[in-house]
Amino acid sequence: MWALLVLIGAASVSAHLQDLSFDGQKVFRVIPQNDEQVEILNSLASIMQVDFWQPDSVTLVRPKMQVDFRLGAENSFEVEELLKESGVEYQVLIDNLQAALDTQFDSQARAAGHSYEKYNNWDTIAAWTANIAAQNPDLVSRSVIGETYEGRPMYLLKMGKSGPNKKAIFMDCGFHAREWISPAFCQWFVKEVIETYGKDTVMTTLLDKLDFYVLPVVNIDGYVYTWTNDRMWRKTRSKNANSNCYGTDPNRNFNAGWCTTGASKNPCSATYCGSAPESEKETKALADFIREHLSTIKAYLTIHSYSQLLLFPYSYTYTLPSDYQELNSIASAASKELASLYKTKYTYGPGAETIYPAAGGSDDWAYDQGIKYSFTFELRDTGRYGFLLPESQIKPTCEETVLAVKYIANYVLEHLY
Ligand code: 0X9
Ligand code: ZN
Ligand code: ZN
Repeated sequence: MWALLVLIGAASVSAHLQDLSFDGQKVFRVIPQNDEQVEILNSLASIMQVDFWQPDSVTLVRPKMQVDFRLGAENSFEVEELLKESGVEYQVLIDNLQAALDTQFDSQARAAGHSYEKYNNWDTIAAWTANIAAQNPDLVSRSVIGETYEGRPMYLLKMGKSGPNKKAIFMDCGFHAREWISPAFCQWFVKEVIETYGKDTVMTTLLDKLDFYVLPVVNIDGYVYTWTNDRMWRKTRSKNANSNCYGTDPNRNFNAGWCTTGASKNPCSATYCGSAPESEKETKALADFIREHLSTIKAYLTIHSYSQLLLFPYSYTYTLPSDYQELNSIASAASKELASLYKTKYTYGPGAETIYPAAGGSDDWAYDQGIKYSFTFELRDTGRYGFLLPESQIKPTCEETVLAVKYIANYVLEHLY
């Protein structure tokens, strides 16, 4: 199988040149059984460069938790030996990251420009937002809610039939740069709306009665950086004072228990919470927009990957939200809808207990602003490809996720007043 993947990948390597090569890098999965084994991971992280994929930082690792991490080629062999010797059970999820990097572009769709079944770079997505609005003037409009650190306009699409006093659902994608399936989903969702409005009765009612705000990429600078320099980049690209490290984790940068748990004050960390809440231009623009539209926005959906989870507040505390029962039953029903297409299994629950406590997230912040229906999706897969989900999975992933989003939207519509 791998030989085959490598062959397919080889053909497309040159088209996706990056500064970094991931040749020989590996992604490991371990489930530490006790504190001692957690300690082994801690010490590894302290002596070498370890990129934690899930959870996002070694500080979040607890016994019995599934931990996926990426290692450089120079350390992989040694670490594997160490894991063996110390009796830590492990699995090699990806044994040559460069090969997996190349197989992510396995789509059969060979369009030169924009394609819903391919990963599109930022310029292509930006041009697409203009075109989609121009071609569907009675259903879609485009605005700019701010600009990124590097000066890129943050485009927002508003979809819906015009009408008085409409409530809205806000959805964003691309918080974390390397989670490429996320922006792909936002684009797919917009296409789905346009193609099925006037044909599908549920979608037609939704658009007649509600507006959808779709922000296709939040962390645009980071997304661009994953195309040009480092496919595994997560954070924004802002310059940090008194540090040579760049970027803040946008999903640790909101004013919701900011930096109290599951986040780092170290600018070099992948989960750096920033110098203050909303220190990033991108999170500030998003938060400002939501604050300005609080009277209309009834649901907040934010799309990440990977792990196949449907999360709701809280993540900054183990305390359950007052709407726990309702949110849990919505998550349960939405997961069931999602699974109805390809049997993809989702786990759902409050963030803190379902994955890990992590403060400063947009879902908790939106909920505390009074937006009751606040959910984080973690799309496919569960780790076989992780962030490098092959393009051939864009269509099925998006199709099944549309079902869950439609379910939630319809629920919100039926419980408006
Ligand atoms: O850690 C995150 O920000 C999200 N997981 S990811 O692997 N995509 O980075 C989960 C977010 C859950 N919600 C909060 N922590 N508020
Ligand atoms: Zn993660
Ligand atoms: Zn994410």
